[in-house]
Amino acid sequence: MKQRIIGVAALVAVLSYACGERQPERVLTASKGHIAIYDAVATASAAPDVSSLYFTIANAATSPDTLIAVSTAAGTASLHTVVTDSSGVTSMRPLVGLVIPAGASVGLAPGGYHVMLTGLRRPLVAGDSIFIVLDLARANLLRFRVPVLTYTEMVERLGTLDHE
Ligand SMILES: [Cu+2]
Repeated sequence: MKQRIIGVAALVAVLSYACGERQPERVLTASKGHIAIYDAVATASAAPDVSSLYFTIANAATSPDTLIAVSTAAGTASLHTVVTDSSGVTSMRPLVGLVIPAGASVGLAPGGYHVMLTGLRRPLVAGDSIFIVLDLARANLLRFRVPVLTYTEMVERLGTLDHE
């Protein structure tokens, strides 16, 4: 599976080069109408039934769209954000909806917005993949496969908001 992911990344890099774009590191995961999903990754479970997943949503439309919900047959998926209180303590909070402004991208990444996976039927193992469904106010449903990477592989791929 890892070889297949690298193969897809290489293909996207070649296609991007052919189109004259300068973002060979960004891997298109899925698209529908004005919405494109890049770099979707899930991390291997640290605890048996808990994990998280990340992606970047790009909105090419001239009006905003809103990610309302995420779901997967693998377990329970919840949109979260990370907040830091006045004493410097960080904690996760549920997000009611994530607005993707017109012509802009919003990234989910470690230390910021993320999809929390709980109640997993079985632990996520690097090399596996899971299907997830995004529900957007205007684009409606997007269903796509997300590869499971080790935490180290995921950080190499996305970076973290903590270190930027
Ligand atoms: Cu969370």
